Amino acid sequence: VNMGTSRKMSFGFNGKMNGVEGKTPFLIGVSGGTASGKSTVCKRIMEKLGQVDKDHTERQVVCISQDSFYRDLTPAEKLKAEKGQYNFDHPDAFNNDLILQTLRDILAGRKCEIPAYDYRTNSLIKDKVTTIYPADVVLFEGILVFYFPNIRDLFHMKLFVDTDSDTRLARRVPRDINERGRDLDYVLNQYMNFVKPAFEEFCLPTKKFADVIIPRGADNTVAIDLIVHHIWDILHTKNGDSASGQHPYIEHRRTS
Ligand code: UZR
Ligand code: MG
Repeated sequence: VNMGTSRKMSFGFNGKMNGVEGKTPFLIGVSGGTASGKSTVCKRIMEKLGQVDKDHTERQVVCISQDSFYRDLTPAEKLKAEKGQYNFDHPDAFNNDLILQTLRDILAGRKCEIPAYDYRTNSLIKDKVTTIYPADVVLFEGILVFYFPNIRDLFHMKLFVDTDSDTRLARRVPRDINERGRDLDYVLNQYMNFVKPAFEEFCLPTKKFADVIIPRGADNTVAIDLIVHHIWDILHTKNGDSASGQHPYIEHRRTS
């Protein structure tokens, strides 16, 4: 989780502060299969938004991962997970109520706390939370962020990182072995039994909800530049629209 650099409550694009609740950030959802490059695309967007923006010291961009919202497993589920028989790629593996609540808090300009998750133990890290402060742009990335309509409808912009599945597998295997402490047998079994079928059943069908599909992921600098310039335009040209009391981003929002 990358946090905003400043802890102060800053003014949003519309310069409006209404009591406890602060600005409404521009909320971007980023989805795609496992190891498609979602995190890297988010990182590039954050970096480039800084470069393209003269006021980037003022601009706060925050990235949150859906992985932080994995449900804590029951002892029985934990045993299944150790044997590679638990489906972490199913929509129900996440605490979707908490995701919804968190995104609503973010949209209302309230600061919120994100749980911390440990892939090695498949569990939430006790007493560890990350505080997310109100920001101008919030990226929320994960394999199933477009699955539930009530969550999907909250995004002002939806991106889908579309990377070939063999490329994704080639990245996933070393990542699970080196960073998540697993052996090759476990990783390939999990992939064939859960990751691949769940991608096809739950993740891939959400591609149609994306506003922009990014082929090849983070390598696609042209797509990322276009997206960053569009975000920049929205943040700058919609300024001062607060008189109507209407959210300036509303017109960029699509119901699906
Ligand atoms: P990305 N995941 C784990 O491997 N272990 C956990 O405890 C929780 C999640 C994996 C999950 C999914 N599947 O494919 C992946 N498994 O994290 C999503 N197995 O993360 O989008 O970064 O690939
Ligand atoms: Mg990831």
